Amino acid sequence: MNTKRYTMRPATAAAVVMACLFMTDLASAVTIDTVVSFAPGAGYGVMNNNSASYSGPSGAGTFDASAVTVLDGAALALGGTTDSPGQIVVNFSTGSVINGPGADLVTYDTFGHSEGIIVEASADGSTFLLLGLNSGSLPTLCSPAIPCASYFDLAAAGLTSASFFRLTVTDLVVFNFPQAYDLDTVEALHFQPNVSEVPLPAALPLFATGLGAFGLLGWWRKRKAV
Ligand SMILES: [Ca+2]
Ligand SMILES: [Ca+2]
Repeated sequence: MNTKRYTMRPATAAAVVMACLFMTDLASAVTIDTVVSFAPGAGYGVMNNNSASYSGPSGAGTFDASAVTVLDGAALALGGTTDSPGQIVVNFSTGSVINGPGADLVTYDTFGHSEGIIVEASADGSTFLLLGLNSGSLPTLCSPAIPCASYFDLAAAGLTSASFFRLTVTDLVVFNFPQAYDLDTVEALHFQPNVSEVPLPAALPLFATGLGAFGLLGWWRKRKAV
């Protein structure tokens, strides 16, 4: 009886797993979906595509979460460079930003000047650790066509994952722009969906196809050896 069995070489197995993880990572690039809290500073406001007005689902000029959950030109000016700084806490409810190579998180300003923002991260929504700050740039202009992106790395706080982020207005105080940082959205560059949220059609066939191919290869080799 031929008992020879096909075994996957460790390097090949690792390559298959890495390819599947890479595909999952690419397919799951996401933006924040929840606003946990918003403490506006003076001069805050919401706007559409660089106009002064905003016509979201809650009506003109009224803040709603949809202004900051899509990179679409609808933005929330956090306000408060002239008094207590505006602050917003946001969440990825379907998973966590994970620490990958380089930056893991991007904040987008799509209105007026590039203002300053401080970004902190938290895994549990209560203990926040500093990721860093974008100090803003008066000569740099932001628009929906050319958003001002600020990049943050979880490694700066020694975190491996986080799903809550706290953004606080900073800088350009001397230039007296009370509307301050104009947040369009926050995007994850490295994202791990919650186990219950992993879309089976996206992940499972990939593994199944890989394993099936190896199974067929094993069968063919075994048949050839008989
Ligand atoms: Ca701005
Ligand atoms: Ca937006």
